[in-house]
Amino acid sequence: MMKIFIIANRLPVQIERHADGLCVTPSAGGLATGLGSLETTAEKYWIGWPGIHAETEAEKTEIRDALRVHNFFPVFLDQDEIENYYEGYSNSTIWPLCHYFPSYVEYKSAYWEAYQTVNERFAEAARPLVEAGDAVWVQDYQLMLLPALLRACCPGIGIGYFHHIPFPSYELFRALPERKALLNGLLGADLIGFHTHDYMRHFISTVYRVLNLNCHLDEINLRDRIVHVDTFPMGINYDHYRSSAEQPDVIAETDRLKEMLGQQSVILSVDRLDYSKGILHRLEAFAGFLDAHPEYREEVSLAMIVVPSRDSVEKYADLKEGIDRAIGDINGRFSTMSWTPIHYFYRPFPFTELMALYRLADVCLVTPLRDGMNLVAKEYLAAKRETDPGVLILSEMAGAAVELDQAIIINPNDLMDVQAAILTALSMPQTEKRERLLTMQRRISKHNVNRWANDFLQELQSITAQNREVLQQIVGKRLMTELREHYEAAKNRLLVLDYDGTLAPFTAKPAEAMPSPELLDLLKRMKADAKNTVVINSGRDKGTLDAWFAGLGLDFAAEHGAVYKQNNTWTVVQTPLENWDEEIMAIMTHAIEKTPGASLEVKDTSLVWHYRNVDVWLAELRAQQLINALIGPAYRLGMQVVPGHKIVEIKPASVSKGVELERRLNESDFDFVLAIGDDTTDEDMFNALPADGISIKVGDLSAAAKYRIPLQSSVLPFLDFLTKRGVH
Ligand code: GDG
Repeated sequence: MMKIFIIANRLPVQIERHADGLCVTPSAGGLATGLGSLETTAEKYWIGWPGIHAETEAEKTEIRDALRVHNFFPVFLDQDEIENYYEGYSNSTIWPLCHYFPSYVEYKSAYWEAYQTVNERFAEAARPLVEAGDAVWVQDYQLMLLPALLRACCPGIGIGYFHHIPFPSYELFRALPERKALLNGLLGADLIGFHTHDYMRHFISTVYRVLNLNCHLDEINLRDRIVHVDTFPMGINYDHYRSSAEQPDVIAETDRLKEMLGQQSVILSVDRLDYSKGILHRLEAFAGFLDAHPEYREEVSLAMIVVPSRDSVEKYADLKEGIDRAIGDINGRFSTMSWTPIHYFYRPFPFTELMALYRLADVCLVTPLRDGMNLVAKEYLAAKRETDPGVLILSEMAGAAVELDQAIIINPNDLMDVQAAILTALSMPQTEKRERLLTMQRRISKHNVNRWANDFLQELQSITAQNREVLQQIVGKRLMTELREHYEAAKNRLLVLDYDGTLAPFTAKPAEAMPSPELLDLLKRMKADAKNTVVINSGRDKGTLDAWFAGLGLDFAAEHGAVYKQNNTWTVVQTPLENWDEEIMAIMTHAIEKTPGASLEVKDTSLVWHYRNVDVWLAELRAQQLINALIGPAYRLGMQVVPGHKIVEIKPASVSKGVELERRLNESDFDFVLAIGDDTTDEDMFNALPADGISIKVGDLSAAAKYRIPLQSSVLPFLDFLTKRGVH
């Protein structure tokens, strides 16, 4: 049976030592609940740190055995690792960076070393447990290196990764010395998930810029596979929060609090202690509100729960002091004998009391400066009743703001905006409160945590299934068999092949562009079949093609068909241009000078502006500017401007790969014609094919091609399968 492994920094479990042994209590956190109701027959396992220190091997064995019955597997960390990997690199380097606090980021080599070691430890823990065909879902920023480590040590598994916190813009992420290693670590996954499109967009643009990889919408093209990226906004266990709010003990606690507070309105805030949560901003805004609206004094109070977290990290200890001081100042300033403006609790609340506060609160004030999602906002909405609706004030910097647009959305840095929102919330008519609440409840009841986990794992499974069968990825097995039958039955075949990006990977390094021994063998075999006419139709010049394929006796079309070779003889279609038009040369030269990294290639019949080494954003801009500037003069001279893969080329309009293919087709009565290519210029070939011709686009989809091969690395296996002699 297939197994699903969740690998997270922390196991969802509390372990306590009692006199008679260990007491293990699995905790029903969001993720654990979401997975509990997965629509799958797969067995589920967890791997993670058990949150308890083990001194001896005997203790470790005891913990291992106690966890085993719950399908939990521990990864033990010592105190030094907790300090450097968890409090250090995870919480003092990645966390502040991803939450836009670059000045809080600590760069220490000991942190990074521990982070690598611990990620490796997690991979080692998974290795003996995971088998080909299983799925592994890695959770969060503490384990960003793990996907690639797992890919290296556990072949044949599906790997997913979910990032629970924001992914920052490239300008921030680039500051990390270890940026490449972290991104390469994540790209070990088949599927990478984020809460929102913004985080996804930042991630893809960072991969594009830092690793210079080809990205297309939600896909990142590696040489031998595609990494998929998507958004999965995490939900809560809606039914649980809804029904808990109706439990007698919660109702009793709500009534008790109501009686104590009398007619006062309650604004609630609940967070872990963290500078990203905007706690100090919130306090300042609340004080400003009391200042500006004295009529609300003694009428409203703020119940503020701050759950201790990471307080051994210096910035957190400083924040705690700052909060204590601010609350002391505000209460000192505004309190009366019968009213305290802020009720402050620095401790975790039991679930029943938390639910009672959700039920009671008139307003929930959620003001993070940055927050991956923020589940408190959703929990509050789930606990509220139509008969006693509350108002949610929500920071636009929380991922939840994308979904909860019926909340009062504020910018937490704009204190006047927050104050105005408090006033609006406290004076909002019941009907409006109800409508807003019901709209948001409809959304979060549907997009709950089960759906989140299901959506992610289902997408992971379908991607893994596709990846397993290279040929199936191409055109589907049935079509592949049909193509093969068509090929075998044919007596006179024309096979026209583009070179760069099709027969060889598109590369910035000239040495890597040369044909591989496998390619040369394949071409030799294809050519040896007397029924085949094999043509390489390329933008490259004739000297290069002759040198690279010497002795194979292949036919070529070079420079997009300006010159072709047939029966070992080159024929010139377009005479080489002696001198390039001055205006065109000036435009090209100007574009080179303004674009660091760009270069000009002068061929016999065309000029090519290459930008594969140029910054992506600048390259897109300059390519467009260049095309615009060239179109007028090109038209005047009977030339054509062709944007290609990281190039802009200007060539005679009468010459194209399509015109060259038509010439070939007119020469003989072919009964099997195949053209394959990856670039814009190859579309001319696809359009020139007869109705029953087979056009295959490598890479992105093309409207002109019948089939698509997503990865260049699948092209040779495809041609091999198609043209091999013998039964398949
Ligand atoms: C990270 C991301 C993202 C809080 N106080 C008490 C208590 N809680 C529970 C809440 C809620 C959870 O803790 C907090 O979840 P958040 O989502 O608000 O924030 P983070 O812990 O920072 O979580 C965040 C999340 O991952 C999921 O992807 O949303 O953006 O930072 O469930 O109810 N529970 C109890 N007593 C408390 O005092 N019982």
